Amino acid sequence: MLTEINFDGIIGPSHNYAGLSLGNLASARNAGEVSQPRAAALQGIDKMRANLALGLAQGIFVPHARPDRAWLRELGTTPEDAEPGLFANAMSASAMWAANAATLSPAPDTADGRCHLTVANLRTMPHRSHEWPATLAQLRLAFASDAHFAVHGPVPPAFGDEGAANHMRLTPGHGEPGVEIFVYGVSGGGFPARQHIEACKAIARHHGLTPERTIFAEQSEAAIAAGAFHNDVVAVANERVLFAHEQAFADRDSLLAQCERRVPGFEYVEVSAADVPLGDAIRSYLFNAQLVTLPDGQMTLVAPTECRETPSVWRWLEAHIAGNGPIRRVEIVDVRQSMANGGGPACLRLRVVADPTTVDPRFLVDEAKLDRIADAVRRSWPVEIVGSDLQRPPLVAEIEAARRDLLDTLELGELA
Ligand code: SUG
Repeated sequence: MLTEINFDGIIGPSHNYAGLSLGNLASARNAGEVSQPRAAALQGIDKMRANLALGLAQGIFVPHARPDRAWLRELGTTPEDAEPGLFANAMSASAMWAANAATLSPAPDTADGRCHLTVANLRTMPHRSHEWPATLAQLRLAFASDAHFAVHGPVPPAFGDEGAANHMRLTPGHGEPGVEIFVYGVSGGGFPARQHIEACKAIARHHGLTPERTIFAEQSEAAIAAGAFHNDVVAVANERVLFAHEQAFADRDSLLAQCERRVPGFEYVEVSAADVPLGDAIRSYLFNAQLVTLPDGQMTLVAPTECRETPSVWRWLEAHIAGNGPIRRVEIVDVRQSMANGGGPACLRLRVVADPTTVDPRFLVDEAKLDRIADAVRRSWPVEIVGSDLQRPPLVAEIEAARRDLLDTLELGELA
């Protein structure tokens, strides 16, 4: 049976705060802070446990090899000789944000009845531009069944693509045909628009989507300028519900009219700027929550602790739950280490609609496997990383050994 499976990126042992992402205010604000990779990874694991406890299916992706020696080699250098700035770009644990791994169209939406995935080229940020080969290798392993999946290489780098973070799907039920919404940026008021419409259209063509059930919507310049470098910072969809900030889209009315026409039972939940200013929405990551349907049918928002600490946001959530809105419940998760780099609960996961029996079981988790992963993290992940130590050979060796330990634990040696 087709179900929604959340695949979380395990937070890698090189997790650090190098301030690499222009337009991502949290990353800039925390540049130079001391990171805690071990605590970060355990927070991510606890979030997965919370999803399991809610009765949801859960998958994983593993951290990429860091430093990325192959990428440094292409640049004519080595971990020892690279300039510190370049080295930081080779060392980022940014593959943890699995919402940027790929764009996915479930089988009921595609011409050939298979689930299609296109790995994101992430070409806008140097530290993310070299993620795709290692992501593609994992996608090809996890979704190896040709009968059920088609995995595509990246869109050519002329056009930026940041994956599912800029893609939403509206449907009466996950296993039924849906309407896919691709959100692109044109201008970001000084910050780069990372998702280009040309990439969105290429993906829609590769996935064999029907034009009548495909929407291209522009993200508002105001949202990008305020720090919403991805659409999933200001909007999230689940089944028939679109939950968004008033200022998320350049032309909200046209988007809503299209959704109303094409999605049976469409419901729009808007948060006004008067209730929650854009700045509060972005700081708290209200919309970077996992909006999920529990087995009992209740729609639940899995939101970061920062939402509870932001008065306007918490007030809005309490009022919505007390009223008759479609979101019936809020679950709070602590992913502060990732949040400090601009990655909330929704950034950490890629939603896949598939039959779990068609996925390589090494990429699916239950409590027992999460225990084994947590043991590897406690055994091998650095406790903290001070920015000035990033290039120290013993730290590099520790990080490389930690990843090997995890791959052994998960019997994923072919990714070494
Ligand atoms: O691409 N942060 C990521 C955060 C990605 C969040 N993902 C979604 N919204 N889906 C980014 O900006 C910070 C890395 C650093 O500064 O070291 C970083 O890459």
